[in-house]
Amino acid sequence: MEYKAPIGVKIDLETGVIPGAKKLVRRLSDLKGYFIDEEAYNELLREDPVVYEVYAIEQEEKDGDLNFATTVLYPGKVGKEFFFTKGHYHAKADRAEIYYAIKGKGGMLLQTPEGNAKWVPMEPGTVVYVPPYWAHRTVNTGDEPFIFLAIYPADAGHDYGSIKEKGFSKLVIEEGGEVKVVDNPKW
Ligand code: S6P
Ligand code: ZN
Repeated sequence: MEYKAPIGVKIDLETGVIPGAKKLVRRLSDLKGYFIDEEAYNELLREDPVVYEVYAIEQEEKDGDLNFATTVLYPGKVGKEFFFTKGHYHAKADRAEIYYAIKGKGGMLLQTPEGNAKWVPMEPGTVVYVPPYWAHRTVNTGDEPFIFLAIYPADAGHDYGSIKEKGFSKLVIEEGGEVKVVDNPKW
């Protein structure tokens, strides 16, 4: 039997960087069609800011193994809508996931395939359990980077298709200086 080597790495709790991890950058231009206010989107696209970065340590897609990744989700808004991650179901839809909030302020929008949405606020120390079958998207509702760790089955995969097409049934917006979770008029 060949055993894999254990890994111990220290996450930089200020920046979210995991040494040796694979880095992925998502700019606003990678999120075309995701935000409700197209005019505000096109306006901000001139700057094309980085919306989030992911630092992932991933294994082969095998049953029983685990991946982990930090996400650094920058503060910002497109119109009234706070910056968010694309959001996905797992390709193996019954795979669950755990998130642990490290820095900043935000939350997770989860949704069943029937469109039943739930908002879970997150601050440093919050653990979120993403049950099997729920789509999940994180949202930065603060004014500094929102950083969290995700731990997920190595064979979970990502299914971005239906969220890209339809989005979530709820939007997370700022109105009158408050964070509000409202119905998505395009849903
Ligand atoms: C993976 C996990 C996270 C996200 C990351 C970016 O299962 O949920 O590492 O991949 O937060 O979000 P997204 O929706 O663009 O993959
Ligand atoms: Zn996931």
